[in-house]
Amino acid sequence: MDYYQIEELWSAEHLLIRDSVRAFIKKDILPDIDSYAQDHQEVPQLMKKLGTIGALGPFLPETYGGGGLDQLAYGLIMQELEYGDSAIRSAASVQSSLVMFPIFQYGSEEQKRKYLPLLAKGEYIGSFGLTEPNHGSDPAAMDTRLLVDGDGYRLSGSKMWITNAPSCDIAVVWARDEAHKIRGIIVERGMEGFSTPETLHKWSLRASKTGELVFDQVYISKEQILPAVQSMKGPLSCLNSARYGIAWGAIGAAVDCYQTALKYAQERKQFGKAIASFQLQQKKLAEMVTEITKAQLLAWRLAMLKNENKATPAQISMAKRNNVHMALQVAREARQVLGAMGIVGDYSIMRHMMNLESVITYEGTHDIHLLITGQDITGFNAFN
Ligand code: TGC
Ligand code: FAD
Repeated sequence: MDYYQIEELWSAEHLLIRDSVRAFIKKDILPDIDSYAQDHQEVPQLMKKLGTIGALGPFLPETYGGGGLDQLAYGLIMQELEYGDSAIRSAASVQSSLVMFPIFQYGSEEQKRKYLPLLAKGEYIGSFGLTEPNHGSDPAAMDTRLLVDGDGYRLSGSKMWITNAPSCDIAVVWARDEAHKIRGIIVERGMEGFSTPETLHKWSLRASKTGELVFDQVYISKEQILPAVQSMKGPLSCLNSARYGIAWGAIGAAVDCYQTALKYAQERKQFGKAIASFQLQQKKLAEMVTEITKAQLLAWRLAMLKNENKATPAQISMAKRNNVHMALQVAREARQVLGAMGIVGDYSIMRHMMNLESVITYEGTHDIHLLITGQDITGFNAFN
């Protein structure tokens, strides 16, 4: 799906990365992803598989197990993973942008050496705890507390809707301390008072586990605190990286829906003709290809700005918001092109559509990203 010859802007290495991730998805994910989603099960050993193909921390230095790649490469990896399923991209983006990135950016040398190589190989699964039962769009109002206790601290509170919580080995958690500063804490599974109940009965992201992080007076030593961050800039800077990846990932889901609908419309006959020959179906397909192309250009330009360290959080918000909304619209239209066949698991569209209902909410809702753009262009804060 390269209507505007955007691939001419990529290097041979970028094309190779894109093709190798696509090959992994076709061989290792697509054959069984519908069963895993239907059964609400994760792909077995997914994180280790993602580590093997270099999809974890690709933009981090090789010294710590990263790939030493640029932001375009990261975007393309996310695009190809979400061509398979949003749950696969979610696993990689949480691990890379929300767990490895804060440890790399704000961690001590000891923390980086201890955790990053294991996370890069997928031997450790990480999760990121910001959202709470009573504070989603407004995480700065969080109730989770880190209070001094002897030489260390006690962590109490809970986080909700956390990707990979039930299977995580470590969690990067954000809490307020006695000085009202926001602190980042690396919590390890097995610490007394730390539990991770699963959230059941989801209709979306069914091949991904979601859950809570519950802290009942968990003892935290000073070595578990990220030393180089003490404000909301910490968690919000991680979101910039993850939202950027989602802006690319959503394109992958949209491309799969579009290509599935195009093929079906060319093959399916009604009234003695291929349904692709009817103007109403052509309108749907032509609009899909137009919107995907616009999203690709937005993502490509954002990658270039990110490579130059010039992308602003508001530019990232615009791309996340636009591209996820685009993908959801494409999925809804593509589902209609398939008629009744669009609702069964033999085709990927309904699965993508249900996944995208989460993607449009997490990492900042569609509304919140609009308000970020509104604030950026007018100078007025309309959040509160
Ligand atoms: P505000 O007062 O505007 O700012 C506080 C401080 O933070 C700075 N800042 C940022 N820094 C870096 N990147 C950003 N994107 C930043 N946005 C703000 C800001 O400059 C300020 O710094 P300073 O030095 O002046 O203190 O912040 P606020 O509390 O009013 O919040 C603004 C708002 C609403 C935009 C923010 O809270 C927000 O983005 N809310 C949405 C919450 C969200 O996105 N949660 C995501 C949870 S993680 C998740 O969903 C993972 S899903 C993963 C998956 O499975 O793929
Ligand atoms: P709320 O904030 O309660 O919002 C409800 C509605 O009100 C939304 O439509 C919102 O747009 C609107 N709204 C809120 N404030 C305003 C306002 N000021 N003006 C206008 N409208 C407003 N979080 C993590 O920390 N880590 C994770 O790994 C993670 N994974 C997730 C995985 C899944 C599958 C899902 C669904 C969520 C995940 N989240 C995670 C949580 C996600 O980030 C939050 O759901 C999201 O930030 C929105 O918070 P909320 O659900 O509490 O909605």
